[in-house]
Amino acid sequence: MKGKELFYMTHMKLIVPLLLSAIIVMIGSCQQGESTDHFGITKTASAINKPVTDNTHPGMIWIPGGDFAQGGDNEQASEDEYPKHHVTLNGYWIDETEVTNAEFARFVKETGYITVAQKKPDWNEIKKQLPSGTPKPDDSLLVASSLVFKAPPSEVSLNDYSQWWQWEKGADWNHPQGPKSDIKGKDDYPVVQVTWIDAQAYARWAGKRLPTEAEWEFAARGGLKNNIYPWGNESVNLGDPKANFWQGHFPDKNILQDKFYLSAPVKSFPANGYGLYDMAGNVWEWCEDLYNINYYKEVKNGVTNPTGPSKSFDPEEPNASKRVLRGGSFLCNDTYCSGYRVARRMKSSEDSSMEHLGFRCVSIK
Ligand SMILES: [Ca+2]
Repeated sequence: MKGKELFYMTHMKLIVPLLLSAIIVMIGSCQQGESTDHFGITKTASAINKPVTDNTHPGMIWIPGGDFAQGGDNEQASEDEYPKHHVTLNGYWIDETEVTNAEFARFVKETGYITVAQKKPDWNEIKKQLPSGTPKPDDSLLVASSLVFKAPPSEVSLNDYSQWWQWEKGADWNHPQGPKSDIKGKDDYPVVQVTWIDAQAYARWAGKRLPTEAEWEFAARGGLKNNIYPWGNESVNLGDPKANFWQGHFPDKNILQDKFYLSAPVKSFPANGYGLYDMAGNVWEWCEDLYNINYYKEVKNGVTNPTGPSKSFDPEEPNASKRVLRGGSFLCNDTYCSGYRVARRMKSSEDSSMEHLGFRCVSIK
């Protein structure tokens, strides 16, 4: 369908909810400026200090350079999160929140930009991403559209995402749930229904760029090490709601412990140790890098300022050029994608837009 693949969640097996037994215990002694809490999480000095901001970078936070171990931290990690490997990064500025509707509206107003979802799909471009011989969809489907979440009335197989994603004519960033929806009163919600191509255009206009996958994960870890989530290792399902995700039975029943069925205004949940909001849940965030399932194997011996693989490769759709997505969304839970884990990798083709897909930007200037 239009090269806008329905967001393959490649590892759909049911995962046992995270228990204390899964907590990774920090091995080794702390260095100066670090402390260890009762979950075995090591806090660095940078995570304890208040966020570094300045008035030349409004809405951004300085992430000091450093090094970390990138990759999976618990048994929920999938194949592409291994091997865990050493990464060194220079410092960078990163948006403290996902780009909001108000910010994207300003970009559109100043530039007249039209997003991918607002244009009629070009079959000649789409078919390059599909296996040869894929038949052309009916013309009724080749109209400006995007993917909208529609909960099924009852339990469905988690292997069939078409039961909760609908190709909706007229859905776009200004109408996230379809032509009858709008974003009035939602200035501070994250913009969604934007493709990687659209996110690139916004970032250029803003004088920024998308984060690399390594920059995104380092920032999400919030100055902690060996942490499963931005806040540490306490299960996402325990204590006060820590992020906007799906509680209950996905995708048919949401018991709304976190109060939000779909996306939430940015800053609705506590920031991580760097002062960054919604690094878990709310909406998936585009990264700069191409997605390649084997990339971590290529850099297993360590890497400095990585910019991702030179070629995209997803065995499920080998012809599609895919980019990395991070952070999970309001649709994530432990039975499905556990996307709120800091190491969780997701991917989608560059021209995909969905109701739970947004971005934030970085800058090194
Ligand atoms: Ca929620």
